[in-house]
Amino acid sequence: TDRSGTPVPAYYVTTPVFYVNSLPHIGHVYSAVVADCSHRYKILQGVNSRFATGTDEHGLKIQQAAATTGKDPLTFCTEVSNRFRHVFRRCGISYTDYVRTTEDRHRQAVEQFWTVLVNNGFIYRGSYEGWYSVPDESFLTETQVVDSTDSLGRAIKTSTESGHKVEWMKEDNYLFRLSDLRHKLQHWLRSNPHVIQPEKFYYIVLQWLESDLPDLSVSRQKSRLQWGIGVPGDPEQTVYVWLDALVNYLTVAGYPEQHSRWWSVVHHVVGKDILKFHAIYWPAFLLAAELPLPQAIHVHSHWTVQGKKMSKSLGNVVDPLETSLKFTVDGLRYFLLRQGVPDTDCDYDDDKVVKLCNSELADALGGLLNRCTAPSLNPEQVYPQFCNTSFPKEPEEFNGRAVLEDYKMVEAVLRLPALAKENFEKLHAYKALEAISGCVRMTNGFIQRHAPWKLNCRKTEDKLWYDTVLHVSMECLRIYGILLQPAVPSLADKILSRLGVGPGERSWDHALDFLSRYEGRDCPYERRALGPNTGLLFSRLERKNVQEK
Ligand code: ME8
Repeated sequence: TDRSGTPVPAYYVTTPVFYVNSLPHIGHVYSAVVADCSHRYKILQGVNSRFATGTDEHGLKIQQAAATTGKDPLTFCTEVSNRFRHVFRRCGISYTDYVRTTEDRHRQAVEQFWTVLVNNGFIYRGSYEGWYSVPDESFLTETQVVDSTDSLGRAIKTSTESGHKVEWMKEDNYLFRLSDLRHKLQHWLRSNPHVIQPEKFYYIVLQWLESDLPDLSVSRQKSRLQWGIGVPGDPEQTVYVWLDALVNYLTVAGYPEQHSRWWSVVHHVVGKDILKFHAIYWPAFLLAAELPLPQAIHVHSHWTVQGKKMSKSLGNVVDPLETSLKFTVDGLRYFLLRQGVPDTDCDYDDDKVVKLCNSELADALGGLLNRCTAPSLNPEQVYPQFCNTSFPKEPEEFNGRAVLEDYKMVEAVLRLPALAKENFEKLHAYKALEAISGCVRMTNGFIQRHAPWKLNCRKTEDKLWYDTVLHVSMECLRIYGILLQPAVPSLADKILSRLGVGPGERSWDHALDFLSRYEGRDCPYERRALGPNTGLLFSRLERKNVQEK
């Protein structure tokens, strides 16, 4: 609760826990930036937000990857997990929790979760015979595999979905009564039509649930898989890596002790490749454990390079550290959030980053900031005064100097916070940023139209109008600065600091008092000295330099 005793709303957002058999690339960073943007947005809204990310360190493919390096698995996992942590910190990912599935607290959560599934009658001993894909760590049915050939021309079977090689597996292990939960899952989805976003993926899941849902093997023989969490009470079996991994979300929430506060407000951000695990297996496990189901599953598509999904074997992986050095962290974040859409795959290309950042950050936003605060145009270095007579609230009043286009701009900026809110709520940063960018363009047009540098400020009337043009432009910038904080925090900080907007004046609500003098209220910023001039907001990127790297 806050000081007045009103309960503070809570929010909990997660990314997948990433496998440590490959190094972080911009696809991973994208999921993390999407979640980070949502977390920062919630904080601006005054919500008590929690944000978890981390690494998935068990399973056969990690066991094999560690073996090829000659390192013991934990050392191997620690090294790669630290790389993820480093990359995320560097990219401004402000997670509150970083979880590793090799942690003790997580093992305890998995053991408890398993025990509850057993006690509730959802786990039985059986034998599994079928296809298994190690790279996907997943069991596949006959309809999910196709004939193919490997690089040496030998006949093999591959997964229709991922294209990865599968192998025949026959083992005694534990099975989970997934088939019993089909109707409950359908019921959950039908009663929560917005729980899987975007809608396209909701329908895919419903479709999957139409066909039958075989029971799921949830353990592997210890003789095959040692690197994992042991099945409680059975030294011969290791918990299936996906069951292990999914429980991480509960571990962070505090399971099995105090978890209900966070668990009731969980939102998952996942790539479309792991939709089935999150939209079918995970809810099924939670139903079986009698725990609440996620509030929402936000699915996004993939980043490709020249049309192909990034992968280690194709050698087309984009390194986030290198990219953030070339384009700055804000440049990279802006590009990912502005161009990444959830419905369709997006192609990554250095040239596109350069073009977007130069036009929207360096020229439009940076130009606008410069026009309002450069000493040549703003010699007193203040937030100037607004004059109602030159920019009256209604166009017909007092014969002001503002024109119809100016009123349209004010209208758009007044509507902007609500529009950005609606889209940040849905984790559609691209739409929020598009709207902000549109308004930035209008404000530049406003300054251009009235060309304050041509006014003769020795004439009182001109001076009043001059100040008003600057004031309105700075008010616009202040709103853009506040609304950009979730996406590009350091860039937004630069804008707000330059405008002299203090740390206590940057919450979402402060974007709702746009142009208070226009509304006849006092403006707290008026005549306030500007913050320090720290140079360009965003330096233009050179395409030449980019190609040379
Ligand atoms: O699947 N574009 O881990 P993982 C966009 N450990 N996002 C991408 C991407 C791309 N090209 N490539 C990866 C696992 N991602 C499991 C998850 S969760 C309980 C266990 C992102 O390292 C995207 O979020 O293969 C995708 O779902 C995830 O990384 C897969 O990461």
